[in-house]
Amino acid sequence: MTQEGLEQFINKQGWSMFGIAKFEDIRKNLIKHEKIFQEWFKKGYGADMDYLKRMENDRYHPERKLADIKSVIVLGANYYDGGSDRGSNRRSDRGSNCGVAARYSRGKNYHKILKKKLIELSDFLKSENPDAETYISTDSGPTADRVLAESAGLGFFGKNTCIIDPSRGSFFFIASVYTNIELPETEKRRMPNCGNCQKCMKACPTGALIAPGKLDARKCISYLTIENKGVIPKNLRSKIGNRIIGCDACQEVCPFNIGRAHHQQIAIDKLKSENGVGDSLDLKEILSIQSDEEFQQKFAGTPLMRAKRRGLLRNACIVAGNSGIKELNANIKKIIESESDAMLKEHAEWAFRLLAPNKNQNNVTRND
Ligand code: B12
Ligand code: SF4
Ligand code: SF4
Repeated sequence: MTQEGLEQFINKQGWSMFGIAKFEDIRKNLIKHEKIFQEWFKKGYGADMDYLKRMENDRYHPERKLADIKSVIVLGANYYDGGSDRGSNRRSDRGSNCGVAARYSRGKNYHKILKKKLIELSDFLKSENPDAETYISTDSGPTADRVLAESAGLGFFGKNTCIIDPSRGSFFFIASVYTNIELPETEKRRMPNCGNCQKCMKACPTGALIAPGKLDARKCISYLTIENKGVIPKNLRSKIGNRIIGCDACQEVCPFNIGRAHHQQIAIDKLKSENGVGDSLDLKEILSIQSDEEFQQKFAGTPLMRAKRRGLLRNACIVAGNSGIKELNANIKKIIESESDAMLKEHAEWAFRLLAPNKNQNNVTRND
């Protein structure tokens, strides 16, 4: 197989970038990061994402998944679709009756889309070399995606913990293919670093970036609104602002994104927001979803499925409470009256108190 042939195939699939590295080099980086991960998780920064711990061995020792790995292809798929940066917790942005969806969630379910492409790429490798064996993974699979991307030269670790391509920014998904065949390494660019910049750390609404390159998931809006299945701590609710799923604050302020991400295009159609849920969700519509079936009908095949009805309605209650739009209280009231789920009910009651007409007389604050 020629490098040109492989490159053509990858480009035709719509990936925005790729790199190929020798597994020996990647292994060294994985071992370094395994220690950082262990320390991070031990300190509780991984919240209740126990699956990360369960996958630890496979993530940092991929030879458990495929013996005799020689090369790793790491791919990036841009998901920045232009549009405005709408997530906010400023008072002036209150009043909108929509919740903002983080950019990664605006198109169709990237897991499925990227996995299909990885299978095709894997089949291509096998058709070119009958001895080829592969192991593919993205996001939810047992791979340390950012470490692989750094090792293969896709970008550098920013203080916001994202992998940043110096000329394209950080709004891209990462996926990879391990293979037992030796592929020609791609050239590595000289990578910059963040230097003295700390914009992401200052912009994080909840202070989740506790040190450069260190994120405490227990405070991160992305964790709280997607992965967390339970109560969102009251002291963080107002900081969520209008973000109904995920958060982009630490990427939107990044100088490597400003003016650069805007020039990027989504080559994989299904990742475009016009083919998914788009950049914002109508709060009344979300608050009125009465059953899991209805939720499924609306959002099957989108990244919102991860939060489930329960999680999305919980988030919608918080955004509604933060919005100050009193007319949403009719929808909130219905949840309080009809919902049997205690967690959801509590969030609705919180929003109801905030939106109540006599709120000021009762001195209700967002931390109550
Ligand atoms: C768990 C997880 C989360 C958790 C925890 C995030 C985190 N930072 O760990 C939560 C739910 C919060 C989350 C949020 C998001 N996620 Co996420 N997530 C993952 C997952 C499954 C594992 C990440 C992980 O290993 N964390 C463990 C910790 C220890 O690693 P780390 O935070 O990256 O820390 C490293 C660096 O900080 C570096 N480091 C250490 N010391 C220092 C010091 C300095 C100075 C620097 C600069 C760096 C540095 O080493 C650390 C260890 O490797 C990966 C997919 C995968 N299979 O790998 C996706 C992944 C990281 N997520 C992704 C995305 C898109 C997001 C969101 C943007 C979604 C959103 N808009 O809401 C946010 C971004 C928030 C953020 N700033 O990270 C992409 C990132 C793509 C990219 N270009 O970087 C990934 C790779 C999924 C994918 N395959 O595309 N995510
Ligand atoms: S995703 Fe949002 S809450 Fe999480 S670290 Fe970045 S800015 Fe902070
Ligand atoms: S905002 Fe600044 S510090 Fe944060 S990741 Fe971007 S360049 Fe690095």
